[in-house]
Amino acid sequence: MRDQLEQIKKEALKQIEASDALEKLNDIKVAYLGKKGELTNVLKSMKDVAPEDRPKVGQLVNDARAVIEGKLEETIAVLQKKVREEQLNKEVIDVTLPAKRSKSGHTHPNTIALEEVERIFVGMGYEVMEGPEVEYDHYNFEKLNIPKNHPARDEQDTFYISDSIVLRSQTSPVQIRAMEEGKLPIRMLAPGRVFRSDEVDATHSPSFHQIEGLVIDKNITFADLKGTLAEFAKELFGPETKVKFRPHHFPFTEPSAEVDVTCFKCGGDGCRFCKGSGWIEILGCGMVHPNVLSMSGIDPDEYSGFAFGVGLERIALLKYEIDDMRLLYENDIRFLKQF
Ligand code: 2NL
Repeated sequence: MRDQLEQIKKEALKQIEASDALEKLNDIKVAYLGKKGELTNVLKSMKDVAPEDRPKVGQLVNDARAVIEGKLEETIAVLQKKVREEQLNKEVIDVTLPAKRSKSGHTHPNTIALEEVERIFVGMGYEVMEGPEVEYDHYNFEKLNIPKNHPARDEQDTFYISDSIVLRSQTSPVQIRAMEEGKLPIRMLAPGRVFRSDEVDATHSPSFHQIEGLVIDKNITFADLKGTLAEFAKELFGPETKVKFRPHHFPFTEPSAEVDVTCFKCGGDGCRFCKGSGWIEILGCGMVHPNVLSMSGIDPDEYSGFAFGVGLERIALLKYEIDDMRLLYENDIRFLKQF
């Protein structure tokens, strides 16, 4: 019996020492100390031992169990430490590696152009005002001298929320509100998103941006309008830029004009960029119609004013020589980064 126990102990310790994995140690534990293990078998054969020898043999079995358990725990601790060290070595962080660059966005060409236009007019004493994109039909059309059934409603066809509420087709309603406030004189810029029911193509989008300007004071004449826009064109496209006013019609201004600037690519000689004409159209403008002034509570006999409207995308496309408006709405960082 004693020899048998010695043999079991020796064999167990040998197997423990030879183990190189925690799972193996667990198997050994079950094989020797478990319910059906070797030592339990020895205890089971106790009935064959003479009663006076039984305490002695029991003691021997317990000693063997203690020795095997001790060795197991010790070896488990060593192996666990080894596994942890291997893991730490494997997961080592190389602090000298170059860091991943975080991707940052880029100012949109529309925003760059808008800030440029705002800078020019703020420099001339204008203030920037904003207003709702969802508007009353009344503010978007009626108060701009565009009654129901006016042909201009076709040109400026927009999206109707209800019979009386629309997505604004221009930012003029912001200026109508400023006039109704009654604080004169007014020198203001109204930039913002506007809507038209247009099909998408290289020069059209159902949602785009406009910057409108409005000046109301005593004795404002077409000469003020001309001087202001000539100065604006020079600041935006360079000091050599000349402007040309072509008669036009808008329901909310009288007289009205469209403004061309000399082509900043060829200086007016004619090139592919200006389609050979030497001129590029940039905006529409005019003297505020007396009806528009009266409808907003301003006496047209006492006050006069001018207004203009610029398409922001048009300015961005021209200034940065982009040939398709759709590029402005894709938000591809590789495109945006170029400006
Ligand atoms: C264009 C033409 C224009 C205006 C906008 C305006 C605003 C008020 C009164 C009178 Cl409150 N006029 N705005 C005037 C002339 C032209 O825009 O072609 N824009 C892209």
